[in-house]
Amino acid sequence: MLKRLHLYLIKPSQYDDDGYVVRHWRGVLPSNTLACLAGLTEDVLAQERLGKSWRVKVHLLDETVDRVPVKRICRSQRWGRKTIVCLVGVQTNQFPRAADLAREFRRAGLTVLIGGFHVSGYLALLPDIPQDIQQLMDEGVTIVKGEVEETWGDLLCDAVNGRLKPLYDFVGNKPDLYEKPLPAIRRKYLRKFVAPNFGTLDCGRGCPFECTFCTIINVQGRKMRYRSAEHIAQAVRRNFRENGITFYFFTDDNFARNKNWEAIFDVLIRLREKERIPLKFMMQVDVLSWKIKNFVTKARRAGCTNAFIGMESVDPGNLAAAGKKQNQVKEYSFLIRAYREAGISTHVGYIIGFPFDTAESVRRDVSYLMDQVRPDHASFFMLTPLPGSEDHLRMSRRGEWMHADFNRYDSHHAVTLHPSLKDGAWESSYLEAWKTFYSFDNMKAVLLRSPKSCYWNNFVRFIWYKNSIQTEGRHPMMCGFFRLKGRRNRRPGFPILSPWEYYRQRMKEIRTHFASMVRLLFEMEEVWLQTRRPGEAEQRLVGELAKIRAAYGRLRLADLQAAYIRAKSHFPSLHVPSKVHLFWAKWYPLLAPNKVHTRADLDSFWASVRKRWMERRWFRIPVHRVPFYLFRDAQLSLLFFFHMARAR
Ligand code: B12
Ligand code: SF4
Repeated sequence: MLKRLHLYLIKPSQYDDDGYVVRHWRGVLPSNTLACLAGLTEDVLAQERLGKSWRVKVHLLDETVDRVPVKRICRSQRWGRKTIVCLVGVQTNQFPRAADLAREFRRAGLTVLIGGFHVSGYLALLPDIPQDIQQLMDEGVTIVKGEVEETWGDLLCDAVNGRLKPLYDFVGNKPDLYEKPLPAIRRKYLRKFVAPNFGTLDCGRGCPFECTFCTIINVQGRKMRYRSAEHIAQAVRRNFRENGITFYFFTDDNFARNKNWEAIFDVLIRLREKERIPLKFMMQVDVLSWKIKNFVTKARRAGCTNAFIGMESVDPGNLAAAGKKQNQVKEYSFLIRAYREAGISTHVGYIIGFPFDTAESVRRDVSYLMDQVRPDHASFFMLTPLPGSEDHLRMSRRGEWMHADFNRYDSHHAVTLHPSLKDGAWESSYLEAWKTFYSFDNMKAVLLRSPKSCYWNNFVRFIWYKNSIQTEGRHPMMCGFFRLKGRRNRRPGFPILSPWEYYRQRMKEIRTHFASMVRLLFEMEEVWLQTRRPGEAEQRLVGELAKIRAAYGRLRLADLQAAYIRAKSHFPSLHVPSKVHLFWAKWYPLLAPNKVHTRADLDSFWASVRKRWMERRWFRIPVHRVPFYLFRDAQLSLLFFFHMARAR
């Protein structure tokens, strides 16, 4: 008789500071690890590695966007049915949540495995098995250390036959990726993300460098391994036809050191130029990548729109302390320029909390980054000794204090003591860096210098980043849109609130949330108004008018009209702008969309209404003008959304 196997691949989330599981209505970045294991599982099942007696149902759950139905999963194993739960891609900040889930599943008698960077890194460098991992193993959870491209079939066989060992160690035995199954992207999963045409793919793994804060080199190694270019092309073709995927995040930590980069770019160019697949992608590279012959130009032709660059600091002392010898600060601006000239947006990773950082130096360095290096985007991180990194190993050996709660190891919390940034100065410098970089003035400067092809790409990313930091209070890479919370989905040790208290708090949060989103949209609308591209003729005319005004001290509308009338004798079709024209253009954006350059008058009207309302001078509110301003505001917002939607 056929036995039923439920295989749950679950990517756990993290607890927030109030102990609620972090989940969003829509995510931004899908999990590549989940897709990798889905791809490997499909392959194992296609090869019938589990034999013919099992009917397997694979469930993919990403807790950052899905509610994990723990009770239902616990009940799913009964006579004739087996349930295996794999907690996948568990990072350090997700380990406490993963451990809680694992315990709950184990109590129901399910088979549970945990893998990912936390357990792999933790066990890779430390000589002994840490107590928390040992405890899980004692409770019957299987820990998998390292990559499983060559061993997933055997592991699943052991799991279905009840032969699992407490620990599997594959770190010393890194799989060759060349023709291994690729991540399987599922449309149903991607629908939970803002851009359902966005997929992930790792074209290679490993990195030759030796940064002391990095875990990758100690888990995936310093020797580069890569996938076959033709395999990648097949996957891209299939994903385009079956799932409509046209944008990829190539998750390689350092695509520039993937020895197969040129062959991969060549097939992508072929797909774009010959097979007309409208493919685009973003990739992660090092600061030396721009020097590799043809790398940047081929990347652009292959469809690269964003390069994430591990810059980490603009202070040479900090870089030396982090073992980041390859980063030469004086070359940063050339690097950014090379990508910008190719039409690729640059996004730098920047760490705060290196040994030489002080509140003052961070402020100075961030200004240097914005004004001299001038990347389009920056992601700030607080230096974190992740288990599996050289930093963590050194600190453990020296017995230095590190926060005991791994939930905080998300590079958004301070988990060690800093020599200079004390008493909250570290957190405030970190938050200030975000605020400064994503200030109105810097966003405006970035958009004004962005090539036309990068404008909307940069703009939409600003919305994502500002929304995460300002509205959601989370790191953008761990954030989605609109936070969801389950009342009972709370970390052990935190109280479960009464429904009344819980919903009262939630309503307050949701109100604040929406108010912040509306503020953000108005700010971005103004950024757009001030940065959208005027036509060349308009730019020239504005320049000339400015010069004339400077030379003669004034410029009247009557002068302009007279000049127009004279010009009309040469060009009879020229329209002479009247005061009425200008009035319409300024007040009715939909009638003259290019003539509105700021929402300053709208904002000052609403500010005066608000002020009078707060001061209870209600009779001073110009009620008759309110509908008119509301109408104008709605018109402008409509226009803004229309342009954004058209650009996407
Ligand atoms: C792409 C990526 C992201 C993406 C997407 C996340 C994703 N998981 O796809 C984004 C940008 C969102 C991201 C964000 C973050 N990331 Co990240 N990310 C990566 C990156 C570069 C690639 C991930 C990947 O696809 N790897 C390929 C897969 C196949 O490898 P894998 O996850 O190890 O899985 C293999 C094995 O571990 C094993 N395995 C995994 N799970 C399981 C489970 C079972 C049961 C079994 C048997 C086997 C198994 O099988 C897999 C196939 O071989 C990695 C570095 C890296 N090279 O992996 C960092 C990395 C995972 N990220 C890291 C960090 C710190 C973060 C952030 C906290 C940073 C931040 N502050 O924002 C956030 C956390 C976001 C979140 N909620 O997960 C760290 C994690 C280190 C740690 N110990 O915690 C890494 C290792 C990079 C680093 N700095 O050292 N990340
Ligand atoms: S360059 Fe990036 S991936 Fe490579 S070792 Fe340094 S931090 Fe790790």
